Amino acid sequence: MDTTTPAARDVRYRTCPLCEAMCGLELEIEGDRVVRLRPDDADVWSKGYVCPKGAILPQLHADPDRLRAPLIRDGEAWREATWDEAFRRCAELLGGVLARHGKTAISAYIGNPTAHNFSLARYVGLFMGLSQLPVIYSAGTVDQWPKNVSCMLMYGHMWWIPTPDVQRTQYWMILGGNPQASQGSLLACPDLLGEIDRIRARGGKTVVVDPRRTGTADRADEWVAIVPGTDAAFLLAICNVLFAESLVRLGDLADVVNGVDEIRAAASDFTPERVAATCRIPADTIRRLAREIAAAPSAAVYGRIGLCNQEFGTLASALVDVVNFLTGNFDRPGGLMFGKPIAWSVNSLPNPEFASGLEFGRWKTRVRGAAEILGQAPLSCMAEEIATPGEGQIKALITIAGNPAISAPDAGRLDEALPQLECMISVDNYLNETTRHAHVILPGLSPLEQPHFDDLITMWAVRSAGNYSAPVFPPVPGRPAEWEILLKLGALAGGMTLEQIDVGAIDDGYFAALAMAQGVDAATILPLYEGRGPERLLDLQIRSGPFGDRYGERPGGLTLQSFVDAPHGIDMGPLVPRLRELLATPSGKVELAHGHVMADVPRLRARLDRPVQRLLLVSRRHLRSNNSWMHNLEPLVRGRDRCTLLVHPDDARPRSLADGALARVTSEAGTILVPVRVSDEMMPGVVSLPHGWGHDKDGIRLGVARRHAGVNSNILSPGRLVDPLSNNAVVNGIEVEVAPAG
Ligand SMILES: Nc1nc2c(c(=O)[nH]1)N[C@H]1C(S)=C(S)[C@@H](COP(=O)(O)OP(=O)(O)OC[C@H]3O[C@@H](n4cnc5c(=O)[nH]c(N)nc54)[C@H](O)[C@@H]3O)O[C@H]1N2
Ligand SMILES: Nc1nc2c(c(=O)[nH]1)N[C@H]1C(S)=C(S)[C@@H](COP(=O)(O)OP(=O)(O)OC[C@H]3O[C@@H](n4cnc5c(=O)[nH]c(N)nc54)[C@H](O)[C@@H]3O)O[C@H]1N2
Ligand code: SF4
Ligand SMILES: [Mo]
Repeated sequence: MDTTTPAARDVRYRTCPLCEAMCGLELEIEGDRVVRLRPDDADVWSKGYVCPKGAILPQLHADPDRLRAPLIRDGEAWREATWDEAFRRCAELLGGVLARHGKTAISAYIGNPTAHNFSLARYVGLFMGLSQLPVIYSAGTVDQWPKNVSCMLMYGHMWWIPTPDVQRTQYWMILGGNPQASQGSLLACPDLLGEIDRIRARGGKTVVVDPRRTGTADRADEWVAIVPGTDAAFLLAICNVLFAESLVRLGDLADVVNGVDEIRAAASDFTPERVAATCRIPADTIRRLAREIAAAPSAAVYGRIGLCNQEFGTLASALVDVVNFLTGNFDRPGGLMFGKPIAWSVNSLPNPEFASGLEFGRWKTRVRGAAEILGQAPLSCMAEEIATPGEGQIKALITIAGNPAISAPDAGRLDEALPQLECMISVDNYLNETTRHAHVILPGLSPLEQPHFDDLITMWAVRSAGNYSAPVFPPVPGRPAEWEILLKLGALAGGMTLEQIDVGAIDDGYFAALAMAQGVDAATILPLYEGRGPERLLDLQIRSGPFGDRYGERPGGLTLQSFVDAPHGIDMGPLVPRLRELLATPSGKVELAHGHVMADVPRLRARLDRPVQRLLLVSRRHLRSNNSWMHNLEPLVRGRDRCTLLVHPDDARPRSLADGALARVTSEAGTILVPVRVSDEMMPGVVSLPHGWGHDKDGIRLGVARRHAGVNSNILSPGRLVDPLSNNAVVNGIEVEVAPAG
């Protein structure tokens, strides 16, 4: 007979932090174990929707390979260290580089999970402020930088990115996005495939424009195959038809829009007939789609990563919004709308770029001379800046939740460059392809050990909703949260000594500065708080946000406590028109045709006549992957090999590529071997590889991922290829040769 008293069972609610769907989970815990996990049907936002990754949080928490203590390199070996020791080692390494080479020798790389992490997202700004690093890199320039640039120029803020109001639209056009896998990006809405069904049920339509017939395309009403990198030409042809057939309707935004005539002029020679062969979309189809968008009671044209990580990223990203304006679908229900987050986020902070008027190229990268854009250098420059000797060479690199050895273009070159660093410090939870090169690894807490509340993602959420999650498990005592790690690293890189760093005083100063930026008097509110860190900031974000109580000025307004009291979240309703309230361009108008963007039209025109000689490679995602870092969880990698090259039968046959056989794929950047999957889901002439694989490296501590290694598609991405308007990497539409291996 069992006489032990069972540990009390407890139910916790928690938002999955892994992607923009923000699903609510219900966890039953017993002691330090999750005994049951279910979707939270009562969650006001996700209403019971989850994907297989959310269900894996307990395994992620329990993953024996997840780091729980700092690691310090001892020659070729690693040893676990105390936090004290680890910070002392960081101080020594950073101090040494500062003394020998000065500030310009230190740089940082900020990776994607930063945006999904409660501490990191709120404190990465403090890290940059304290360190004052002259050049930083991020996953942003292999992601949404083109959209940041186009929104900066059109609306006056790089983070005012409009999102399709899919829950109310009658016509959704998706270009270069696959919510079936990604669950939405720069678009937060749970169950997007369900939304496609609901659009159809209310008499509407969804069209997917993509070189691959994706899971989203399968669920949609129409798939339009397009040659990678030609979306800007397609969108200009749509504009051409709108003007030619007098379908342009600016509606009540006519008085705030500049540049309609410039768009008309630019589009004048991009007739459907002129672009048809380049895009490989019949002219009739383009004409019909333009008419459909114009005729729909409401329409939302939306572009995502396939439109950004490509040759004409900025032009295509801008034209997406232009089509919405021209058809009267901007800033109205069912069209493209701006989010209204309950907890204000970076789009409520001033744009530093506008302090002295917008300027790009305030500095140039040392080796290649690439112009700074929105404060960043292209990620594809990082390898050469580390490897090329001379004044300003990167000698110290701090990576924050990033795996650039896999995710950066020309990854092979970066992997060779990283060991040359005199100091590499990684804030990361795994010893992986990137962090294996570090001297110190500082792990953060598991998602179940920290609070959560999304702010960044709600900038493009389809409703004003929010949900606070308390930590499910208490962190091991003595372990710092990541905000404290960032604070210390930022201060060290900024030249302070460990003894000089007063965490409390610095955090108070940061809080006060952010309060002031929201028009709240910090001196009055600071005494209200006992604790420090991101939860105090979150309370400020909510209370000084659009629905907040403004510290008593608006009785009944929201505070963090309101969310503590509402474990299933709070929903403040659907989106509302906001364009006029937030427009921040120098002209006070929307710049549909900013000179920086329109200067690219001649390059696009030249593309129309450029023949494509080889196969074009594009990337893809899978529902059970998360970029490069979740392949260490068995349930997510089970089943047939997903790291395969998709090839259309018409391309496979003449090359003697058999389904399942190994192919050799070669680009100007490198060569990889990968199994082929022959499938008519590709349009002929285009092949597809997932990114985020290649876990067969020496020295990594990823037991499961190593057994499902796959290959790194970014070995093939030439670092020299960028969208010149944004510096964003071109990893889609790159020319490759494919042949049987052996
Ligand atoms: N060819 C090709 N390349 C691409 C893309 C593509 O479509 N095709 N997509 C690009 C895009 S959109 C992106 S965003 C980038 C992603 O590029 P990265 O951000 O560089 O890569 P991730 O794979 O997201 O790696 C995340 C890292 O963070 C760590 N991590 C996870 N959670 C946490 C946490 O809570 N705290 C800390 N400290 N660390 C954590 C993981 O261990 C891992 O090392 O890749 C880009 N690269
Ligand atoms: N499960 C899962 N979810 C994720 C991620 C993940 O790795 N796994 N990553 C997250 C991140 S960091 C991001 S940024 C988002 C990205 O979210 P999405 O933008 O939805 O990304 P993908 O699923 O890669 O879909 C991109 C599509 O663009 C197509 N494409 C490629 N080139 C072109 C082109 O030139 N033109 C057009 N029209 N289409 C093109 C590809 O075939 C692909 O179907 O997903 C996020 N969510
Ligand atoms: S879709 Fe999946 S990964 Fe994204 S938030 Fe929901 S459960 Fe998490
Ligand atoms: Mo991304």
